[in-house]
Amino acid sequence: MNPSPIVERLKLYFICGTADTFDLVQTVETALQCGVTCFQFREKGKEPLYGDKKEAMARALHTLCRQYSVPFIVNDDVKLAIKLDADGVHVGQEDAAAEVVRRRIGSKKWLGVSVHSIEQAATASRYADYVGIGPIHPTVSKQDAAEVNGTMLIRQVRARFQHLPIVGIGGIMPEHVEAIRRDGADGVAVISAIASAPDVAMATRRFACL
Ligand code: TZP
Ligand code: MG
Repeated sequence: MNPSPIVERLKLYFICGTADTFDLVQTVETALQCGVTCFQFREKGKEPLYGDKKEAMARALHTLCRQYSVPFIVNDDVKLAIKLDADGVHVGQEDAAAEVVRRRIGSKKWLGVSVHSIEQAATASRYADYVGIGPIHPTVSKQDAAEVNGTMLIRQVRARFQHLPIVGIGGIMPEHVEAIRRDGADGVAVISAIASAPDVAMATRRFACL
């Protein structure tokens, strides 16, 4: 069976915002050049861009992603995703409900939902194109992250929803990838292992060749 395009795209899912790197545009361009398969603009932290500045940054990153034929996903901000005609939106459990977001974005854009239990995965599976599960390992990139849980939930969700695309997240380094895939994830989502790497190109390539 051919893997669906989304499963292929989840393989190396890079997430980044201005809080995660000194030069967001440069970091994203390098990561795109070196093999990330999906990109999510996640603008958080103490002094996030908002309004026109956030939109301008999103447009610049969307343009870059198009150049590399990599899907551009917007975190949380459904309005911005629609305005820019992004490829998709990712929401957490504290954001708008998946059912509501799906109605707003229609069937063509991808919807990703973070889940922390099998019940949340069951609900998400009705509306989402993929679910994000984590943190698998301790993370420095999300202040309010849920409890670290290894791959337990990934294994449970994979056993119950065989065709639901899953991306693992949280403190993921290249040496973790094999086990995360073996336990049922279609790919890994990474912030700091790429964005904070001394050499973004080398860090991305290490993930991309796995
Ligand atoms: N959700 C769960 S952990 C996390 C998010 C957004 C942060 C992942 O970042 P890192 O630096 O790869 O641990
Ligand atoms: Mg959110």
